[in-house]
Amino acid sequence: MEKQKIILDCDPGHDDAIAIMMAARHPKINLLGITIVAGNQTLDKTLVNGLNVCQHLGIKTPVYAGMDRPMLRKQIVADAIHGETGLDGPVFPPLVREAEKTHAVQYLIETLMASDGDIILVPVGPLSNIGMAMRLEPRIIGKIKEIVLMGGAYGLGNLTPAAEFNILADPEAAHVVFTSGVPIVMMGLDLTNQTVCTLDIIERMENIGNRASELFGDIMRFTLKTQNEVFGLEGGPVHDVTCVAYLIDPEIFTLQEMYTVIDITGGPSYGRTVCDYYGTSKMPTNCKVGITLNQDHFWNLVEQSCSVYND
Ligand SMILES: [Ca+2]
Repeated sequence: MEKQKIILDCDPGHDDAIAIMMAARHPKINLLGITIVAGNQTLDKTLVNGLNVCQHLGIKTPVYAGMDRPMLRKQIVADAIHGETGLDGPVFPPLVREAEKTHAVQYLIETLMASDGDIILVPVGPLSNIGMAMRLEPRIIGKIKEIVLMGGAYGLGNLTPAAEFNILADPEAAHVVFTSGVPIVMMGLDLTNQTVCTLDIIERMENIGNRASELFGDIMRFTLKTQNEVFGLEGGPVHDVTCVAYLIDPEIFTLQEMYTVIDITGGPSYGRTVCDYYGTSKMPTNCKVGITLNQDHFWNLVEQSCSVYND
């Protein structure tokens, strides 16, 4: 089986942690590196969270710290959902695992430039690292096989009526990425909100009884609580996990090609992914937008990914 080479760019984050767990050991994925960005919390916190997850699960993949702020806008964090640490809920032993010395943006550039154009970038946080890498070394653009990202929505936002958190946290970086010409798969809220993890799913994963399933339980029990407080939901979506699931089995998703622009005009729709669902603009499409996924198959993939930690 040919493995997909990927770099996971994340801001852990509860759903980020599960995405790391799934990507690190799935037989269809070769996780080359984990790059960390500020997002759900400040960079010092998202980095510690990423390292904690890797240490706890025995994941040896190198971890790189990246951008500690957006390109232009004032920084925002998602503490209402992810808590003060950015990964409230699980308790980890003292951290000894360290990040690499290289900056994430430099790592992205060096790795992509040395590649055969076969690496997929999987950003599941604000696009600051990817956007900055594209600006610093534009030649990487032709080297990226595809970008499979979590962000945006063709429908409603979650941080403002119009905008989703990852894109709103750095709309200018998102603009760089969406205008780059690299093939994009966009898993927006319309799709990711179909991954609502309820208590029965948490119990199903916990029944696997290994360190990955235990971590899943600790993470999702906290998420359930905040999603209920903030959005009144009975479960918590695992937004970022959809990107990894797509790489493992794209057949369980339906996508629609659309022309998508990022609103960087600073008005009430600032940070919106304006998706041309009906093709009214007649502009050439620049991304495939996630529409539906088969939920049963999705949770089977998560269960399968937890189970590989049975050793
Ligand atoms: Ca994230």
